[in-house]
Amino acid sequence: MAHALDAVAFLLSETDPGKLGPSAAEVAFVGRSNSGKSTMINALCRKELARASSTPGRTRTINVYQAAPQRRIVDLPGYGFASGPAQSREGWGAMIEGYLTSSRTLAAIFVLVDAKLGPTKLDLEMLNWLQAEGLPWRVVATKTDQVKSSRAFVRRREVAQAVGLAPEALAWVSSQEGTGIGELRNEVAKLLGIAGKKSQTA
Ligand SMILES: Nc1nc2c(ncn2[C@@H]2O[C@H](COP(=O)(O)OP(=O)(O)OP(=O)(O)O)[C@@H](O)[C@H]2O)c(=O)[nH]1
Ligand SMILES: [Mg+2]
Repeated sequence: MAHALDAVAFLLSETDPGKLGPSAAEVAFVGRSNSGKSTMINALCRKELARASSTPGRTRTINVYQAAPQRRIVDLPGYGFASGPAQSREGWGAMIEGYLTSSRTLAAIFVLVDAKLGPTKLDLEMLNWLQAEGLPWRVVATKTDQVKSSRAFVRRREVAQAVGLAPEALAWVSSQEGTGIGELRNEVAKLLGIAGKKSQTA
């Protein structure tokens, strides 16, 4: 069945958050480099929109996808990517921070945390920062297919606890196997104000 997110298409890539143009509602994906942001956007939109790679540091710009006019899904570069010149690494941090604090229409910032590794120091710093800025964040455990199913219940509780949440407040997702993707699709469509609308292309 067609879903509002089936109509998502690439809109633009930018390094200057000031040049993104007007938006009515958007959701953004942040997290460690290699945590699976781009792959998750592809899974949610059911097509290969964002380039994913096993080499960390794949996404280097603010990549904007559009579900309907001014309804956006934003893929961001990851943090904690060790190689590359320090100057450009700092530049990415400033770009991400600049974007997150200047966007007035962010309905949610999905913070991706590797389910097997749990939150890193940088993930916790990001969450503290989002909290301090009063920005709307939501934690998504990713790559949950890498957690043995017999361990999933306990692991979800552990990861949730490590980020200060109740287990059911932590989204539990595998982009590879589709776990939790349907719920997240509906959540994103609702946040963008396009839930229930039929895809324009399907
Ligand atoms: N097992 C498993 N691997 C995944 C999953 N999602 C992503 N991956 C893999 O993780 C690697 C990184 O995925 P990306 O989507 O490029 O990660 P990213 O967060 O966009 O990375 P940057 O752009 O570098 O910040 C790729 O090799 C993906 O195939 C998942 O649900 N399960
Ligand atoms: Mg990426």
